[in-house]
Amino acid sequence: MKIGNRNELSEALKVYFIIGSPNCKDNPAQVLQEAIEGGITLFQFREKGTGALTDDKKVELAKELQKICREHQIPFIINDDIGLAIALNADGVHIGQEDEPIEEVRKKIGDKIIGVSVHSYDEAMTALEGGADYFGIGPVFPTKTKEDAKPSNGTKLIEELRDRGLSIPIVGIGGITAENAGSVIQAGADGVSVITAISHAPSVTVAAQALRKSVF
Ligand code: FQP
Ligand code: MG
Repeated sequence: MKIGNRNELSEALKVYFIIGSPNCKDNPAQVLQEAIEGGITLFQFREKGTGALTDDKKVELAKELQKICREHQIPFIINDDIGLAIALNADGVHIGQEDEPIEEVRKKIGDKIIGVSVHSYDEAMTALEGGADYFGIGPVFPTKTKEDAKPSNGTKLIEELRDRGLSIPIVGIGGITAENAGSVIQAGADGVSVITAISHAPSVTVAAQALRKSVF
């Protein structure tokens, strides 16, 4: 699915699922299929961490997951790897503060979606000036998924950005579950992003359904 405007992006961010092979007990294609059955609205391929695939194996998995997304009209975003996103004609990329500067990324990928991780008002303004399409803000709650995760900040920054008049789509990330997702939306986020709340659940489909219920 091609996202044409801010409203469509806001809708797509509601249940934003992220995985790479290190996050999956089952095979990633199976996990993604089940998550789509449960109603995820956007997908990010993030092949990172201990045991992550590289080179051809990484490309192969990305293609496999992209195909599944296409079959179900779920937009496909790639984390960090701008070259891969261009090679595969992905729907967008997600970059953080340690990744390539947004101006460079924008030059390379044209009008594809660019999501940026921001941790302060200043970072948000810089990303906005660089043409970010959405912000990822977190960790909202404590998480063990990311080795270098900062301490959790709750929904403070989301609230601050909304109070200061920013209307760019925002997704909360970090430690989000079906139980606490409502509070992230309440704070002003358009959606929630999760890895383990879905990928490590006893039933991936049921977990995705539960998350969906909590944000719609
Ligand atoms: N928010 C989101 C999203 N996706 C992410 N991958 C991150 C935040 C984290 O570069 P970054 O991005 O800080 O770390 P890493 O590259 O290790 O993921 F909004 F999409 F949910
Ligand atoms: Mg990154």
